[in-house]
Amino acid sequence: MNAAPNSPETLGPALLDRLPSAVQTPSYDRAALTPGIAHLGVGAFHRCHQAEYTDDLLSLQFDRWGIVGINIRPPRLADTLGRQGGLYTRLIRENSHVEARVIGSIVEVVDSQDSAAPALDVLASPDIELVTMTVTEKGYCHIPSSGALDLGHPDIVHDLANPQAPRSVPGILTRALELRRATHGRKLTLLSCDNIPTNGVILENVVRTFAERRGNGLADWIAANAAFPSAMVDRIAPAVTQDDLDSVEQWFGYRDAAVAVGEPFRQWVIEKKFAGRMPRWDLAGATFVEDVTPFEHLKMRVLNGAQTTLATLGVLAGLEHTFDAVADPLLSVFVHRMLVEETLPTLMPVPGMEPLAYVEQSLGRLRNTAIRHRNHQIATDGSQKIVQRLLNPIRDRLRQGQGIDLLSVPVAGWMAYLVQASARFGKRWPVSDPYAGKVAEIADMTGRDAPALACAILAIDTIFDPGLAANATFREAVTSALGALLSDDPMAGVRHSLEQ
Ligand code: CS2
Repeated sequence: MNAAPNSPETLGPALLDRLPSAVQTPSYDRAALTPGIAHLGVGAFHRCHQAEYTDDLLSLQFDRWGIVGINIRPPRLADTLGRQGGLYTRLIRENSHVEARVIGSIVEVVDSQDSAAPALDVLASPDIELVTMTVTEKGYCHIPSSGALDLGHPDIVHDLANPQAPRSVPGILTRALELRRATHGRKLTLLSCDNIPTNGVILENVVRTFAERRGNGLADWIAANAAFPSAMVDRIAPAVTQDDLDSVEQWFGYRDAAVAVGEPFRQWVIEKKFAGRMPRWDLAGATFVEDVTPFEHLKMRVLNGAQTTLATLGVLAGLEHTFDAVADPLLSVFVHRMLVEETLPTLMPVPGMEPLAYVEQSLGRLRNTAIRHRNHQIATDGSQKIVQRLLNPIRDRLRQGQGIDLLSVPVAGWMAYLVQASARFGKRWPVSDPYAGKVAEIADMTGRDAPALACAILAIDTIFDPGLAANATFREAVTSALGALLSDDPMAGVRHSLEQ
């Protein structure tokens, strides 16, 4: 199809030399770049984080670390990144400031939504030394409260019956490792970049459990030939909108269907546990450490805890984005007090970081009005997020005999969000959470009766471990907050919690 006269060109290798000077371009010889990394789940976060770190590294120390981007779920990549030769514009935005750069580290994209075969070809290739992934919390098919592989998950049931044609992440990775063992036997590092605590341990668990069921010594081979480091990843990079694509066209005069938008801040802390060579991402600002746990707790409990709190309470207060919620006088006081009074005392010392300064910095990041992160987007899959963001600090405090009145409010916020989901938001925003159906069923039975609702939701033991669910202080705090959040004045409960 011919482009209409004067219609802007689409980004691609042929356009690189003719981009406006305001757009930075790769400084290394991209044509010489060959793949060494496979990444599963090429979304906005990957494009703003691991792919950017890799691009930085390639310009500092060129090596064979090109990325093959694979999607096993929608969206398809062929029509966006694929058409652009893997190139895309990464915008860093902070209020009125914009910085644009074309990232060149993705050398190839593979769509594997209809069958695992294309993904397996890449993952089993001897050229691939490292697999990174951002497949969302639920992609691991684990039970959030225990971390174990969910053997009742429909995709896991399917994959155990059809191990050669898997559709889950654990099934695909196990099959890839099996193929590597049967062909060249090369070692592999599998690096989770998802926002779940001890993500390497979870990944190793689900793959090992799957491999043990395959038998034939596969689990032992994997233990000896694969490594699963944990990592803490951070950069706020909301879902990209048509507005973002239009802005690139308006500002820089070319079309790009794979734009990614992020905030200036970024961090990556990676456990030093590799099966073989690793990209020197430390040269690009990442940190390799013996133990990521303190970093992970700090980030998930403070930054992510604040995001989830502002998202669920923000939606209930009728606010659209994180920056709207954090500008709300009541919610901003609430989230600050919750973090300082209840969350901070649960943190371990973090090398080189000062927790109180981190709280202020995190809230500052959330005030960035150019990052249009919708509260509904953050509230998505809340059941997979509240354990690490809210329930773990609550459990730590209860163990020390400390109060949890503030942290219990966003837990009730998640419940109220799902209870009201289909009735209040369903038309404008399809509410998405693996437990949305279960909570809706409970609400059908109990109606709006907060004690009955809280009791039935707390009994979901794959989210709330039974010890925590049985704790009377926790039950009372959640029940009372839920009652208020479901009332005609949902913010009265938030106000009330601050008066105690
Ligand atoms: C957000 C995260 O949607 C969400 O759950 O809380 O994606 C968050 O923006 C990132 O973890 C920031 O690093």
